[in-house]
Amino acid sequence: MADLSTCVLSQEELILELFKIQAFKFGNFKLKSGIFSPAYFDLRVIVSYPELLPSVTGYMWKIVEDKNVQFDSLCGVPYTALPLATILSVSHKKPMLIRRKESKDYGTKKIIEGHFKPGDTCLVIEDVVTSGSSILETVEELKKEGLVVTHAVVLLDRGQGGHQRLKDQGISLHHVFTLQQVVEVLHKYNKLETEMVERISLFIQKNRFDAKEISSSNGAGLPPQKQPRKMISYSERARLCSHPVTRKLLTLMEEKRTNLTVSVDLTTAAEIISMVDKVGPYVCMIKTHVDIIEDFSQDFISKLTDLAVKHNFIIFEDRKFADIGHTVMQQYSGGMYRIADWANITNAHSLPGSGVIQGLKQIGLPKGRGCLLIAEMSSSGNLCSGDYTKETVKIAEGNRDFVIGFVCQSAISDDPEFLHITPGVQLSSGQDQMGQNYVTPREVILNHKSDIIIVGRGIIKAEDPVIAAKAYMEAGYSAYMERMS
Ligand code: S5P
Repeated sequence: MADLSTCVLSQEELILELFKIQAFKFGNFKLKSGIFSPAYFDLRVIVSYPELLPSVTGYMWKIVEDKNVQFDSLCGVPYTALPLATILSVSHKKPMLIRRKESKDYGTKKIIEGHFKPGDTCLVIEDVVTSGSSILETVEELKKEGLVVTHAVVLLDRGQGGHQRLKDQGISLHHVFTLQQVVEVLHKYNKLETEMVERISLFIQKNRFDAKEISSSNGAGLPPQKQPRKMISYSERARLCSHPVTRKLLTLMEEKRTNLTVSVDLTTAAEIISMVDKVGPYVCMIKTHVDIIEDFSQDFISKLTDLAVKHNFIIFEDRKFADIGHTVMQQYSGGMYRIADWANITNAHSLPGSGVIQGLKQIGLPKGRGCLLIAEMSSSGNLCSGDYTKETVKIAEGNRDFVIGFVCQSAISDDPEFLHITPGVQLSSGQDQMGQNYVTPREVILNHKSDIIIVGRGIIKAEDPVIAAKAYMEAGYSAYMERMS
């Protein structure tokens, strides 16, 4: 039999094992408080893995010893912490108390079961702490019986303010891991991508609970500061936005002083790579249509992603997904293009309804990707207008964790989190032979209050694409400066 009083795994091994059994999950989860979180911990599953339990309780006990916590009995917060408290009690010969969730309506009607005397000290055991509410509920019941509670031990502190809240109530919280430590270890062993790590760090910062907030709003998270989008500078918006791709994009736009995206609609890998290297210094984003490339290969992708690092731009694959969720999941993750593996941003039509986003999100969210919804189009006679556009905005609002804005022609939302990206741009307005309509960078940024211009043939078919890129960059950015002033 394993010795229940020792840790058989190292802390890092334990984190990796807990990840393996899906006690730590990453994606998008609705918490008890109603807010969405990129990380979720379901430690209830650990009872199915008896080989892990001694390590979990071993580290909890180690903290108790290291901190020299003295107590007469221990009590687990129901229900997940009950087996943990039981193991600690048996292996360290400390009496245990059980807190009932509801009192019996027969017999003794006791809430706290077990033998104790008023004035006895009790150590509270918990699996995960977010705001500290569950621990405080148990503490309250113990105190009603005359028990004294000054310490609690938890396997994982999400680092969202529970520690401080408990401290305010006279309880020292000791943890084995913080969410940040778990994330760092998983990142170190390539279980989590950098973008997800950034996303979680931001989530922790933005969703700290404090005592005032809990009493006034039942624990709901802090809403991001809202100001009208068109009035705020790119760098200020970067600070307000929660999506890592939006933040990175807005930050580099201000740094590079550009709101230009070049649509590199060329058909061979060599032509595209050569063009991207030339225009890279002047763009915030490069837009691709990978399905028009004759000689697509993973080598092309590695060259493109290297250039994205060299010139500091975002990659946007203009795939325009428009199918049911199940199909787009496969189109986005698989096939020969494996778009989700390399494109920071892709886009989708809202035509199929929110299912298209649900499908893309399942693939893109764990990878920290973002999606634009096509709310309006630049082509003559298109059907994306009126109610269609309004419903598209609603779909985006319901999927803020993944939808980062719109491909559109006008200001359709005032929300600073939603990027407005506009194609159909040339230095003089007009139309091509197939109904593509062009307006100028100034018109798009200053009058239509868009954030980013997309230029294709105006640059890639210009006599000198570098001179053209500089001209579009200058026109787009000066229109933005004019709007800000
Ligand atoms: O409404 C739209 C949406 C998009 S993404 N109109 C567009 O033209 N686009 C894309 O922008 C289009 O697929 C093309 O890649 C680019 C415009 O290219 P240009 O050569 O006309 O500037």
